[in-house]
Amino acid sequence: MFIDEVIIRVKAGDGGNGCLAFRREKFVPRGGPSGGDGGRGGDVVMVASPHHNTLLHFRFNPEHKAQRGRHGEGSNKTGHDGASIEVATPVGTVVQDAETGEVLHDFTQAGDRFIVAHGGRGGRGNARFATSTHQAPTEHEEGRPGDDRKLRLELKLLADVGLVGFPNAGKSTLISRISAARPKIADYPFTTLEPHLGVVTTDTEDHRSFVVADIPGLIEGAHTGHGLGIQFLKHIERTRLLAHLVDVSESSGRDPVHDFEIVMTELASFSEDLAKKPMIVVATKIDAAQDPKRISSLKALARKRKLPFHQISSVTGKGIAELKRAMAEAALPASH
Ligand SMILES: Nc1nc2c(ncn2[C@@H]2O[C@H](COP(=O)(O)OP(=O)(O)OP(=O)(O)O)[C@@H](O)[C@H]2O)c(=O)[nH]1
Ligand SMILES: [Mg+2]
Repeated sequence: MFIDEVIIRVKAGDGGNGCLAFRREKFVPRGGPSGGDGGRGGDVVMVASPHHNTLLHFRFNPEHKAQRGRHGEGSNKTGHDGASIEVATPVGTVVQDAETGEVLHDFTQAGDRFIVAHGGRGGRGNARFATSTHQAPTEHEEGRPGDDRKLRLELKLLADVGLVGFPNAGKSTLISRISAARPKIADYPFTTLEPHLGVVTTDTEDHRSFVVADIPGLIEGAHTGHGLGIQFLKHIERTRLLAHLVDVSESSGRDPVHDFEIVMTELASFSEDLAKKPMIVVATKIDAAQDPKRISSLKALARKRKLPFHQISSVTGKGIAELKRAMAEAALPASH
């Protein structure tokens, strides 16, 4: 199951209490104060892990607590610090304070670490309060509580290119042709229910690669909840390029230009920025398009909007290499 939003609770360790004690030793009639400090509570640290790609594990485990600091003891013994804990989260996780909505951190790279709850400071023992005029202090502090907060985690996949289009447009088929990703492909709408990533390696000498996201299809009214809605568009919010796939074969039963406009409206209703992203228009299933006007009208629309246009068939392989190259050029920063 692909889970991309969860609420979790993190509780850092409380600080240990400072101790109240006086030295009692043979032959030392009036020993001085000897209460040690409490230890510090452990932190809760989130770490971006390359081995996780959903937030599902948090569903089963929504609470994460670090160890408390031990109390200080007599003979000036400081309590041990509580152990910190590490909580793994996928790359692409945005962490917000669930109450205030404040964004605390955005995990963009594997290994990225961030303390989401700080352990409480240990209290001072009475030995710390001794001065020349105050030789038998009884003051000692309690440990401070560790942070206790609710976090909202949101996973926004990190990809370079996002595939958008109607259900059945051939998005999953395309990603399976150009990468090692093997999403389910079928001739009914909404085959893809959750986003998939595929790594595409270029044919150039340096074999640079980029990541493509295959997401569910969009239909008219998706922004009002039709079909699978538009929430999943957040996974392509951070891409550099969109490839907008339009089925030009007769089997879609719709007009390609109209399909294009509907998807653009849905993208814009999610965010204007998304609709304005660099885009390649891709006519798909050209092997099954009988009427050439279905392709040419889409091509004319792309020209009018000053968008690059490609036509492909994932069945025959026509146009795939060219499209891959165009995606790489637009998605990868120029190499020197
Ligand atoms: N003739 C032909 N059929 C294709 C081509 N590409 C995909 N198809 C078929 O179109 C149907 C839908 O393909 P998918 O790749 O599952 O489409 P999708 O865009 O991922 O669809 P959703 O996941 O439902 O949004 C499948 O039956 C594919 O075999 C193509 O180039 N030519
Ligand atoms: Mg699909």
